[in-house]
Amino acid sequence: MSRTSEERHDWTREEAQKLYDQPFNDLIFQAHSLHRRYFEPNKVQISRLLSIKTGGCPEDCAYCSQSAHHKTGLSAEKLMEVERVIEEARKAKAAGASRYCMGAAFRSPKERDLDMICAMVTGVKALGMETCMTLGMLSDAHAKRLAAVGLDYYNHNIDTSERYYKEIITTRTFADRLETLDRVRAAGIKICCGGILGMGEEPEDRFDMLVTLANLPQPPESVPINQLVPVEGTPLENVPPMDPIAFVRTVALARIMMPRSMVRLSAGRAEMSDETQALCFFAGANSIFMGDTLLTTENTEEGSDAHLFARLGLSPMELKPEDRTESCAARETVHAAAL
Ligand code: SAM
Ligand code: DTB
Ligand code: SF4
Repeated sequence: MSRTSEERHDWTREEAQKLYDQPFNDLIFQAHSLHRRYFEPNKVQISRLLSIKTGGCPEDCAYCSQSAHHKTGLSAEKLMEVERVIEEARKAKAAGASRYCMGAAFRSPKERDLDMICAMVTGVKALGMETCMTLGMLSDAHAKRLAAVGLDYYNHNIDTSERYYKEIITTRTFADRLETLDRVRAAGIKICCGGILGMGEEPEDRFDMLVTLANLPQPPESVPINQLVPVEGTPLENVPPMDPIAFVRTVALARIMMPRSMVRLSAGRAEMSDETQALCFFAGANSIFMGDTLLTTENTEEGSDAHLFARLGLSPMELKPEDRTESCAARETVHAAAL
């Protein structure tokens, strides 16, 4: 599909702020209209997460239960056996997930881990699922090896603005994150990159984070928007919950600034009302993590997503985004004529 005038890579913070500060109805109408142009509005892509290596991470991310710098009561585990990962993926597929995301509490993977990780990708792909890995920083060689076994997505979040990043993580830089993203892109793997809202950042930090993402030479195919899950024992355990309306506004802004990306409502859904989630879907979120756990924290309760989908008339997206845009655009024209 050819690029359209909505897809820009020269956003400024001022423009982002102007969009964000519109009356709520104007903002979400604009976001929803764009959403309909690029996606089927009642389809939501479903991913499932598994922590393939939990705890003992040398990084000091202030939000994270798995950092060895914080006392969260989580013990360090070894990399999970390949067969067990594939078995869990099989269950996720049976439960409706189309993408399987595997996360490791690594600063970066060790050479000795790569054989097992590649075997996990191969095994999960053989089930007919898309694969996503999040393993920390990657070397060129590791990115190429993951690409060679057909890894579909690599998740590596910038988490917040460059300014606020230093308050949250000191053991690696914002520039380190961008370098890994470049390596992943150069290796031909699709990018999943977003951040966390509600860590005590200013609205400007949210705008700057989205400006960085939207202005990448090629914006991420997937943009996870996490709401902080405050974990006891981390420096952010007592950060007050953010305003749900500000959260929805930020989702709408992500949709407007990255109209062709999947926007994933990620961590924090368990703490969100159904009404907030419904507004997020209206504002352009079109992907979620299903299941009762994320990596180490709780996700939504068993059955509650099915109930929410039924109440909202949503159904799981089965086709990959690149397969559906043209037919979606055609269907949209018909729909618009009917309004
Ligand atoms: N170690 C790898 C890394 O940091 O890239 C992969 C795993 S890490 C847990 C993946 C992402 O989960 C983080 O970048 C962060 O955005 C998100 N995350 C972790 N803990 C969170 C929390 N308590 N609340 C919300 N999001 C969180
Ligand atoms: C992302 O942005 N969110 C997911 C995924 N990428 C790897 C992780 C959420 C983790 C929430 C905290 C936990 O369960 O440990
Ligand atoms: Fe380690 Fe990732 Fe947690 Fe940071 S977010 S402490 S890198 S597992």
